Amino acid sequence: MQVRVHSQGPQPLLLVVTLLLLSIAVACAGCGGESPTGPDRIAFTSYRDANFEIYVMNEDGSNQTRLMQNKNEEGRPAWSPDGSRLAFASHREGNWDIYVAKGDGTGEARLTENSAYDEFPAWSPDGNSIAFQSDRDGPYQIYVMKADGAGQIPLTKEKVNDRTPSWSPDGSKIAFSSERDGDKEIYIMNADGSAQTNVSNRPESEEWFPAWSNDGSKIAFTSDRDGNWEIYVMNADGSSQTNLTGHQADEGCPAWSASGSQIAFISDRDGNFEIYVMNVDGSDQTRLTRSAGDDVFPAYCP
Ligand SMILES: [Ca+2]
Ligand SMILES: [Ca+2]
Ligand SMILES: [Ca+2]
Ligand SMILES: [Ca+2]
Repeated sequence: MQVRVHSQGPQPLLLVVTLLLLSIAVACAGCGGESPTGPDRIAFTSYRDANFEIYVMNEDGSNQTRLMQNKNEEGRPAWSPDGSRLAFASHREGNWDIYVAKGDGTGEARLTENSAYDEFPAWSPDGNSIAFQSDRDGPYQIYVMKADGAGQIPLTKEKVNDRTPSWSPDGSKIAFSSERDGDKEIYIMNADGSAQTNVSNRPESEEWFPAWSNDGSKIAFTSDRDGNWEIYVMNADGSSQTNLTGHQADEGCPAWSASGSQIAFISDRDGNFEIYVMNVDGSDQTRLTRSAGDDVFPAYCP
């Protein structure tokens, strides 16, 4: 399955990411590989083997290791807050479901058993719950379940897509993207689903993939407001929205480093999607992966 589309403008990344969301699964956070814990690891999804698989690498890009050896498509890893487990989505049962495994990829357990697409796991900071997106009741909505898969309930109930949840570090709120206003915006709600509020407020452009900073003060996200996809950062109340990447290629999937001093992201500036890292002010944008397949959805081990 090839998801790359070569053209200018905001559509390629949107299409790639949409297809990835439809045909992989998502999340971003953790450790794994030979060293199951430690803040120096990045999990990601790679198509380098012509099949979406979860890889883990050191934060400097060294030691890129495939986590699971099977023919199924897996993607969007999300590390548990203690770095001991990875939630991810797999298509092994013919549709996307959320699974969890140890940080080294062993001990897999299935958390959702629903014929719909269940994707994009996001751990609560206490490790007790996992938010995710599912289209089991129609358009994608945000759901939450216990970390063992029990008690799956919807937090949003819109007639259009709500996707890509990200939990605030204090556990009280969840950021997500919603299309309820006719275009994508970053919304914030209380963790029980109450008080859903548009914080990005940019009706002329698409905003999604929120990623809450470790100290809770900022949210990184992706927007096409400047003519192509870029990584932006804003205060958690939506103020001071700033373009960090400023590159004519498409950038997406922001993920804060464990220290909070860097943001990993994806860009196709070198021909296909690779994972890059930059300082939180956008300086020193550095490439970490070099594969012929798309490398996407970086997630730092907490
Ligand atoms: Ca499913
Ligand atoms: Ca918008
Ligand atoms: Ca760009
Ligand atoms: Ca690549």
